[in-house]
Amino acid sequence: GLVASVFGVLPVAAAPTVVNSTIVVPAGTTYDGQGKTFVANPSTLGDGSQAENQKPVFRLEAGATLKNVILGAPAADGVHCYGSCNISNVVWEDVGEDALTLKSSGTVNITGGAAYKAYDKVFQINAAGTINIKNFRADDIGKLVRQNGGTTFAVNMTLDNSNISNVKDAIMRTDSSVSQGKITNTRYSKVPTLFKGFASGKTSQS
Ligand code: ADA
Ligand code: CA
Ligand code: CA
Ligand code: CA
Repeated sequence: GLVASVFGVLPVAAAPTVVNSTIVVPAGTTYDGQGKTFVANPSTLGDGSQAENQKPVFRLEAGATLKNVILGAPAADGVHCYGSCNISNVVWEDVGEDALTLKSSGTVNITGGAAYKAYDKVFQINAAGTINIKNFRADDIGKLVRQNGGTTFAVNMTLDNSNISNVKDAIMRTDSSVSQGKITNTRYSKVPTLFKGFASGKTSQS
């Protein structure tokens, strides 16, 4: 907005939208946040700590798209995808318990956007499927993609044309011998390991 002052008319940042109950994006539809900032109500959705069972700020049904959204703090359990979803130009300023979870099988396409300050995981994969990340920025994170610990289904992970820095653990991690990871055209700084837990021949980097 604009506000008058002794300096003239100045722009002021809009206050964030406080989300009291999860915003559901119906199957096949698009939610355009128009660049606004959304934060969780910590008493209804979660405080963005490492406590499990927090609620998402957005729940995407199969084939839904989320775009032009800034998630501020607290971000609770971020975004949940029930099947395939498209995430375009979404920025997590301070990832909560995690940033996004694939809750049922599908393909997650993440294009543009960024994730910062993830104590542990950014993208949590709890069902078989594919996650494609491109044109993304991540800094100060534990892991970028984590297939749920101990699961043996197949997840295909790709990362392209991105910039990843200050990682504590790995960019991609799985416990499944059939999952695959591929990193292309990406710069990294202070990343101890690109891939962790993959079977031999299941990763590539160029
Ligand atoms: C942990 C937990 C899983 C699941 C996951 C998540 O990995 O062990 O059961 O809750 O977090 O989805 O955040
Ligand atoms: Ca978790
Ligand atoms: Ca955080
Ligand atoms: Ca979680």
